[in-house]
Amino acid sequence: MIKIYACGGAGITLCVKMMPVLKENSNKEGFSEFKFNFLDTTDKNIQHFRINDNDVHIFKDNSFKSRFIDGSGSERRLNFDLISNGINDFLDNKKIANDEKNINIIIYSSGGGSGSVIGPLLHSKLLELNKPVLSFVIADTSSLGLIKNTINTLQTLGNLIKKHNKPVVVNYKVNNELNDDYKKSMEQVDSNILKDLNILSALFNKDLYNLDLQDIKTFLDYSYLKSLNIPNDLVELKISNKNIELKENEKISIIRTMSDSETSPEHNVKNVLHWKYGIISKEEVFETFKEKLPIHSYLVHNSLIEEIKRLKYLMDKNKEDFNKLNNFNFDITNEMDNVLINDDGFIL
Ligand SMILES: Nc1nc2c(ncn2[C@@H]2O[C@H](COP(=O)(O)OP(=O)(O)OP(=O)(O)O)[C@@H](O)[C@H]2O)c(=O)[nH]1
Ligand SMILES: [Mg+2]
Repeated sequence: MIKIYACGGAGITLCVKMMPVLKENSNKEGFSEFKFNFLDTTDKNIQHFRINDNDVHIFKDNSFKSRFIDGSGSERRLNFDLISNGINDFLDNKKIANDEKNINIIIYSSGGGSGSVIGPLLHSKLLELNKPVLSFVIADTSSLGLIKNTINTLQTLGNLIKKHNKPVVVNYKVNNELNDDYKKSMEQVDSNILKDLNILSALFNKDLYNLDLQDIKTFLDYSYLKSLNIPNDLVELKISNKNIELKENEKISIIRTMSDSETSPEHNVKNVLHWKYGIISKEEVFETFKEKLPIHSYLVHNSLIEEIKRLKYLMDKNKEDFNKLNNFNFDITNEMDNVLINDDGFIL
């Protein structure tokens, strides 16, 4: 089963939309079942939908002098302690430590103040418990605040590598960069995430011959491959039913499907650190993806480190343009130095 943890406004809005489609596919042979959990610091994003109370976790301040909480207002520091103190209750309540059979997917935006804290905290806890886990991160570069939160969220995820001695796997999308029209671009991100989850649902399911749960665990946490000694990294998980196009020096790991008639993979071995295939016996699965190409999921090493560099450059460039335009000396680079790093490696 795939467990989805929808965190904060973006995660919740998106998952509420996708839930009926993914659940419908769940009933078909060859696809995984999905279970959804919703986590936030406010109930604003869920109150209008019919969601079972058991699947919802709202972080509240239960201390003696309790503070009324209703969101984080894009400030990641505001509710960090509250979320950090409350996350174990959630894990205990869901008996996640005993959960041996599921793949965990956490979905959140990196630009807000709640999901971008809940998501990485949950990712960290699941790594600590040795569970297969990956994050879907929805970034945004349409304001300095969104860029700054995104840089800090990605760097926080990067810090989990050292803490757990494991790679951190992230599927990364940017809200405003696919189309000039912001709303359309966001819709494209939403539909790409749905498509990715559909493909994962076919790849991470129990009916795939030759691909078992340990293969998927090893794919997501390649520190299991002790003899290969691949450096732990902030790896980007890409998902596709098109042929993989790689840049010259890109290194990847792959899991993919093959049909009975295929004999060899189409990729070039010099770029591939590790690959594993499963055989789909159900033609309907291929039909869902309209093409008979292999479906695959692959990890690209180093690409998110490059993305952090790009975001820092974007930040500096925007600051310069802003200052020029306003004849103002607004030094957001210093602002970048003004970050809090706590003992858990969280950059806030
Ligand atoms: N693609 C997509 N992006 C969304 C959606 N809803 C919100 N976002 C993006 O999410 C970012 C804002 O973060 P939210 O997820 O709303 O913030 P939050 O985690 O609820 O945190 P706070 O509201 O600050 O407590 C912006 O970049 C929005 O564009 C959605 O349905 N789809
Ligand atoms: Mg919110």
